[in-house]
Amino acid sequence: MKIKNALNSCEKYTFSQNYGIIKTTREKRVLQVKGAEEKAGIIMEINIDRASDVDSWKEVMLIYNSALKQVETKLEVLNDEFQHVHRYNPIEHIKSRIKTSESIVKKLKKNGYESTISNMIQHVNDIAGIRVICSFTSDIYRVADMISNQKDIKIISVKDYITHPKASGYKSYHMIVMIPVYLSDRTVDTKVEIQIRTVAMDFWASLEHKIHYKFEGNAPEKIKNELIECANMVSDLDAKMLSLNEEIRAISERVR
Ligand code: 0O2
Repeated sequence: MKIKNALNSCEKYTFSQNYGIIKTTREKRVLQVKGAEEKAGIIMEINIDRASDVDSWKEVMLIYNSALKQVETKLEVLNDEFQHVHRYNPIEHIKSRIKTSESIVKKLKKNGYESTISNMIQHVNDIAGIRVICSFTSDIYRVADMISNQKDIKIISVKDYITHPKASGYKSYHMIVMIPVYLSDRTVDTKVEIQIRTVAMDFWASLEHKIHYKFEGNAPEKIKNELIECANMVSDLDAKMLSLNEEIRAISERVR
């Protein structure tokens, strides 16, 4: 097999546009993940100890992708059913992504783990991530309940940054869930991170995320304070929109 030969013969071999380059030196064998070489000065590597690790990397990514599809479909079904029964959609829209290899390696390093495939499976909970955007705060808890009630989904952990916002002002509801992915010869329980938040919370988080990266985590105090002010405005807006919506519903029910 070409990939195995490449690993054994200390040469550089591009084995897939999507997955990266195997590079071997006298000291080590690494899988340099796609895009890594283009990012000046940043070498992102996943250690490859055995030739079979290359196949593992591809398989792991296939499994995370499948888990994402399954959770996304479940959420769409729940939303459609809710619309059918209550004539109302708790979910505005859904975004999903597989964490970039650069981010995976960064997170492993930050938490003091070596960049290996087994460490990434064990210690990075958000390789497969879904973001569910709702109109109102009450919808967030409704969606979280619907997810928890799914028999084949196991809830690993919940972080309620809505009841307990982060010091930055960040608000969102996070669930790490485990879902079985059925392959031809086995079933793999796979972790997916689900972030549920309102449109307004999402707007705030996207801007804050950009600022965080721009200043590499050290934004000027003035900007940090303004972001906290904006987070408070977002909370006020969410509360106002929810009460307005409830008022409108109460009026419509009286009219009926
Ligand atoms: P990125 O670049 O978005 O992927 P755990 O996953 O539980 O092992 P972690 O990462 O501390 O540990 O969990 P947490 O706090 O639930 O955060 C997970 C993700 O939530 C982050 O992923 C962000 O996407 C988002 N998040 C958390 N805090 C903030 C914040 O203050 N501002 C914004 N904008 N997003 C936040 P990553 O991997 O850190 O980043």
